[in-house]
Amino acid sequence: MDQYKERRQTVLSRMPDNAMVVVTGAVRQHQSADQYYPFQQTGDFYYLTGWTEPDGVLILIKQSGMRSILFHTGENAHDQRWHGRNISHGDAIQIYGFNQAEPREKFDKWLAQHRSKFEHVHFYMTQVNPRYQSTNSQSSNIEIKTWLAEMRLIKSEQELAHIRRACSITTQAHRLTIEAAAQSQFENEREVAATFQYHSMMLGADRLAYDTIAASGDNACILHYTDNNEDIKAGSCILLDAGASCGSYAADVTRTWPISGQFSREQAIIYDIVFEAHQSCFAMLKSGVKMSDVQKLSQKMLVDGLITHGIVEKECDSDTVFKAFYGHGVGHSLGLDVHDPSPPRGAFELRENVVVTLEPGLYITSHELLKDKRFLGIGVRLEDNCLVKTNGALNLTQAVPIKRSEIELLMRK
Ligand SMILES: [Mn+2]
Repeated sequence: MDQYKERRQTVLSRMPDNAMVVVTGAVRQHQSADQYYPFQQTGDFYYLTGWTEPDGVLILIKQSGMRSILFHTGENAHDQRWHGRNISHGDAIQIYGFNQAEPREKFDKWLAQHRSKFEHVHFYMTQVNPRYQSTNSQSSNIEIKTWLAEMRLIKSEQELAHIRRACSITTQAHRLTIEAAAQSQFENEREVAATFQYHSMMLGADRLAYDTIAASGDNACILHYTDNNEDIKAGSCILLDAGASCGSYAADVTRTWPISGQFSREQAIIYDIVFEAHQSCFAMLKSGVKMSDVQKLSQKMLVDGLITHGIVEKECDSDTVFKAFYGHGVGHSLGLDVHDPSPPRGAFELRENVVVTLEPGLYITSHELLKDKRFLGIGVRLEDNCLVKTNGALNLTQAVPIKRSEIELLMRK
């Protein structure tokens, strides 16, 4: 638990004197009757505390020394009966390293008593919570959210161990899902999603890192398609974007493969354009490279590919083609959150031990620039998770085949 304590120290060291920062964690969200939505701690709160229970509030104080206080549920008999065992106040101090731990219900009174003692009071809600809206206050020289984004960008060895495990389970589950599709004739998208989840959990994932996208046919052109309930038409491709979560860290992998085991001529052409862009962008990754330059290369290769194969009009504006048939970022930081905080794309420079996804894609939807209608409805995205090093990058998810011939081979076995 030392890592969490160290991170709190880092934040405290950046705070001005006579300052208090209040950081609120995620709360359990009510659904209906006695049902709740699945609970998920926020990345920023977890990063500072290692705390996975709902409704925690962290106080960081810098005033003749530095200290941290956690307000949390504790051993509440009603809560334990209905929701499970909670961490005690004693363990919060002993194991999690807070200087003080208090019952959650004492927080409002404590805050009212203490806030006037500080020159700077900063409130950071890591999850929007109407309960704290009235207590909110900002202080110009405390930018904890930005500090955390900087800190979270570079992964420690402990963090990388979780990410590698999430990647390993995710790649195995992708492979097993492709093999199952070849053997068992999936009829509906839900079977693809369920197979991925089954294997992930059987391999030891804590949960899925995000809602699976199991899109067949032209559903692949909907970037965040999660209905996963349509029958799979013969001859279509499956775009499976799915990842496991281990130790609170995510993997985020996409492969696109033909349900028949064999790409059609048009699917193969689109696939290879995306594949070439993926390979070239991967070769670019190393510390010092700007993510905006990787983005530019991906856009150029994808747009050029469409023009070369006569899929779009030759005289076209490349930005319009990008928006019509690609339209998303080539990658994002990956960590506690699937989309981990990072500097805005223009200012996002890769550094050693940053983990990014690399995910070029083409989605051929109806558009006036589309010349060859045989390609209509084809969607391909190829996504890997890459650990940036000084002289290049390691592909943490290369265990799932990505070359078109290797996918076809895997499905023939
Ligand atoms: Mn992604």
